Amino acid sequence: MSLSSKNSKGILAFYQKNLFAFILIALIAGVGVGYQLPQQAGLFTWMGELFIRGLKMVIVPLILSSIISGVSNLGQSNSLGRLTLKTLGYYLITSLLAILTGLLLVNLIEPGVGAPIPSTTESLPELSSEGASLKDTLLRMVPSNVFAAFSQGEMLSTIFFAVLFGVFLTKVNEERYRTVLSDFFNATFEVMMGITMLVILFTPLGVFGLVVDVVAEQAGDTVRLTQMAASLGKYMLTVIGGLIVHAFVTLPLLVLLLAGINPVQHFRAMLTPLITAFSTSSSGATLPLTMEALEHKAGIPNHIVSFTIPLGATINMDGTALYECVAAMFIAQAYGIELDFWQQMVVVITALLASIGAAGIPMAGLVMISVILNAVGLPLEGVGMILAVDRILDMMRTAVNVWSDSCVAAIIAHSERKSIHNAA
Ligand code: DAS
Repeated sequence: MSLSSKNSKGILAFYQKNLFAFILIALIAGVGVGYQLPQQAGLFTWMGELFIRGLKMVIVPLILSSIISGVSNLGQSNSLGRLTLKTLGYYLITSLLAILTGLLLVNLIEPGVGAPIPSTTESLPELSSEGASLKDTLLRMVPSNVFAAFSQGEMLSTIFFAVLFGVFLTKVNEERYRTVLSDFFNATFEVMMGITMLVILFTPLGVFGLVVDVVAEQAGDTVRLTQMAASLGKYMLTVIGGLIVHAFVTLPLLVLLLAGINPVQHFRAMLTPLITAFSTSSSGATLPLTMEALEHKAGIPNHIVSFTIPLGATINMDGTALYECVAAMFIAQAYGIELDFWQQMVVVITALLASIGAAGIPMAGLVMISVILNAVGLPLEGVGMILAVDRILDMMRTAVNVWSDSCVAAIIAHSERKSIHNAA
């Protein structure tokens, strides 16, 4: 190998090993440029858009190949049923813990009491309450046209079809057909992970462009920001406080107690996808990085990652669930509407459904808030109160969504190892 190619390999290895540091530098630089040169933001924001497109380019083929190869590698054993039950069960538990944390804090802090309610109904985002009921979620699972589902990036139906395909691949009678198909999807998954690794190399540039865009958008009007901080400071502190408790107390405790894993080490393995989730506000776009980090840094087996993570990025959103609960209670308090215990339980259930129904894209949680407001008869205009600070909260809750998916994957991997060990 020539000296120059040895050097370039060394530089690439050094860059990959310290990728998180480069991303952090890019994030800080992005804040600086966005704040100091908001007018020039357009020169850089295309980098963020290009990076997001690169991540979205790999999602569907990566999910299809990883789930089909993961499920088919499980073979005819009954582990798929067990894996499904464990995955859904832990997702439910962590989301409910997040919501209850938010509910406790919003009742203790009461951020909405005395908050100024909007005089005019500011231009509200497109609020839709469909898509959050269990019926809607089940209907979304079964695609009427799989190719349309793939092309539109419909995650739930893509996952559902991939699991079905993997299950029935294991039932193909002819051994050689089964092997050819299984080898094809295993190889395709390897190719897709290779392309994902290439996209990941551009994360610092993408994060820089995305952060410049967000900061320039907010920094333009410091007066408005200061006014908002005054009236919404307690609201933001309640959401952020709840996210911190859930991310740095509840989930690490679950990982430690249920998987015997050092949460600090697990967190370090997840740094790159977490900072990407924060910068992109999209757990869907971060999905390839989450899968790569869990498999190659956290040591979670591929068949666990490829089944739990695509599902988690779609239906397990602890940060969003907590935010939905706090936001609805904040609006009730601001309008002086007392919610009794049972009405607050309705908020809990509808926040859970809204988080399951929310897509892994920016501002998805805000769009779903109408589900909860409708359920307990709160004014939709209240959304106008939280709109202005939603972007920064979206970045934080998206990172918590991804962190929760990774913790559940670690817990399930540990539990599966025990099940297989006991069965042996
Ligand atoms: N941005 C969503 C996500 O990607 C979360 C949200 O909007 O609440 O997870």
